[in-house]
Amino acid sequence: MNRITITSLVCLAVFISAGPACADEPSGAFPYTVTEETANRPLSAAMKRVFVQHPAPHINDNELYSQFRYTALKGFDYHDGDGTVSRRDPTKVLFEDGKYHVWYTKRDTPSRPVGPDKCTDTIPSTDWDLSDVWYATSVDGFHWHEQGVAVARPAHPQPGWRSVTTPGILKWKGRFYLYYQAFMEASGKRGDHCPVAVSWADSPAGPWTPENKIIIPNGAAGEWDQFSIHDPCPLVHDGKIYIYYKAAFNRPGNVWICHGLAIAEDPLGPFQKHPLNPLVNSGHETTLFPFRTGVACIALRDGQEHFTIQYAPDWVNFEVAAITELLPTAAGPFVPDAFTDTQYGRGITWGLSHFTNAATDWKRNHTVLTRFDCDLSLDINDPEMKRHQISFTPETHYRHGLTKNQRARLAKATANLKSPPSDSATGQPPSVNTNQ
Ligand code: AAL
Repeated sequence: MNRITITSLVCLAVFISAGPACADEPSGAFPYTVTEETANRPLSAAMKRVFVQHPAPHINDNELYSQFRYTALKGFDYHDGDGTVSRRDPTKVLFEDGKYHVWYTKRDTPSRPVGPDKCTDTIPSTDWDLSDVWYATSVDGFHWHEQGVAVARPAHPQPGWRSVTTPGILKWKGRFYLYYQAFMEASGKRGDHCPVAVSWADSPAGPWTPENKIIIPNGAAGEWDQFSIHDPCPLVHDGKIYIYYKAAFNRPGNVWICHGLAIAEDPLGPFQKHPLNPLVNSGHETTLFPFRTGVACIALRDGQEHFTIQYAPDWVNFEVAAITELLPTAAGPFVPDAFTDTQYGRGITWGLSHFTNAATDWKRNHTVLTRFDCDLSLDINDPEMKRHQISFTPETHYRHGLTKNQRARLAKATANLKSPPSDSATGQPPSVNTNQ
């Protein structure tokens, strides 16, 4: 075969696999300047992903990519951080009557949490045991004024008698609904077992009327959410109430933490769980907000797709839209269009989240609320939120140093090099247990 024939065959093969755009790239090399046309040339899998999977080829143009900035809140007292007062798991922030409102879990107990074996009727098991739902208001989003309890633990045996925690707020037809985890045993006793209950009010300031019943029940025995319905996160879509929630499953094996969805036409139910649940395969708490025609989700820790921001154009099928870092934990964003049944969600720029490691030692274990800011909004363009050169100090890295077991494994590996174990004679690599 002569050279011209070979070249023609190669060109034909490339043309067939890549399409006609190949003919527009005579040099064949990836261009220095990326244009819309670049997407049409032959691409490696990695480059195809940036053009096809991500919302924009460059990270700076990706509306679902952001970094996060944090500001300490003013106005909350934590009893000198001695572990007796904790605030955590805030709802979305609402703007009503000229000010911001937020609801959250508050624990105010005689002692810090002591675990499931030592807890009593007054001494908490975990940080969210023996808690109530409290609320606070703010005129600027930085200074907060705690207003008091919104939903208190009901009397035994009502759902939530042991603890009411991790609320999610809904505004529906002029009325307000708080959904929350309703514990009927100390968390940690068998796991973190609870269903979801609800209270409603005609004003954000209350008074709140508890329905005193389970509103999103646990799944049947053997189903993924049989033990826990956590982090209820309500939104309004398609004229209905969409509550995303989290459940942990697969114990005693590797624990999975995923998000599901329950839909209702009335805030008091009945809620139908989506047949494709779980819908999000990662993320420890639920933070979702309408975005364009679909819904976006911040998937924090846990799972294959942790530290990502995901998007479901149909509110059900989520794909990774961005990978980021320093994500807010248990975030409750300010979502102006959360309950407007928007046809085109605008995104978020700030909210409240929490830090569970506010105390430096376990004896003072408690959680504090914080403010986060970001640019996950179609309405602002803040290049400072798109920078991804976060640098952690050497001290931060060294705080994640090797454990005792890991050091022992490494010492053993070096010892094996000096005097190889007898099985090395077989030609097999010495067996080192990497699971230590
Ligand atoms: C949180 C949430 C739920 C869990 C516990 C309190 O971060 O996921 O609320 O039950 O931890």
